[in-house]
Amino acid sequence: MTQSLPVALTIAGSDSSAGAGIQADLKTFGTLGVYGLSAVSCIVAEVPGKVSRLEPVSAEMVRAQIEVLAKNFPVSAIKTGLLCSTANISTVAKSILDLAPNVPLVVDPVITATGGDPLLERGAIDACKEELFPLATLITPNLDEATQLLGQKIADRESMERAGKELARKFKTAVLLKGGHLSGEQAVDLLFVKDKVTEFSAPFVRDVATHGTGCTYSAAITAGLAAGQSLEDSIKRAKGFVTKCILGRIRWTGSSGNIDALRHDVER
Ligand code: PXL
Repeated sequence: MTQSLPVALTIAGSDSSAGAGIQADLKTFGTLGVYGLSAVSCIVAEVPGKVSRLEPVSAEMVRAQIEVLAKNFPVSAIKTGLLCSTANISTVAKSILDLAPNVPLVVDPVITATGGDPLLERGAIDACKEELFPLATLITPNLDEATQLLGQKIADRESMERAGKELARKFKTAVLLKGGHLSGEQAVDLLFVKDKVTEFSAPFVRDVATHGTGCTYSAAITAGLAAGQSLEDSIKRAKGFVTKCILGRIRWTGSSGNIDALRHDVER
């Protein structure tokens, strides 16, 4: 029997170590029962914690990938991750406006790698704010990204609430502000939709390399939206999924130390 599946598109960078970026997104889509498509924005030579080289794909090539996919597949949700350059951010925004203006869009505003290496061209944050955020159904900053977007420190639950509300108001979009280990034993994320705040929490898993968790989380939310779930239901399932990926982590021990990776092929 011929089968049909919901289709989601990730527009993001390639992580050679496959724990983050398009590789994490495609694995997540697959595990969550969604057919994944990808448009590559840049290529990153890296292992968790160490970026050795990064090259953007040309804006023309980024547009060509989105165009051929949007014209031929029934894409029902889109996610953007690392877009790398100002030119690519503008091209992605224009392509989405032209080719998929009514498709739910999750924007993960990737600025630095989990290990701290810069991934986004300087000055590109402004293009994100001005061109991409206005198209978003949801943006998913972590505390560092929110700090850079707002220019203010977020140190506790109270300032997290203030920052999330300000981001939602400023950029006229829903915001999932990821609190990470801010609240101690729980990893608490707050969803801001207009003036409504909803909390999502899961036990915080200590001492685990977290390379790719942000990508995996936003991809899992996108998978839910692609399948027709509500924003809240998509986030709830995605939070549980990321926690499972972390708990199921894989480790290789070699002469230069350990390498940890998320396990994306966990049970749904
Ligand atoms: O985790 C952020 C991230 C996103 N996208 C790509 C990456 C990374 C981290 O290294 O390589 C392509």
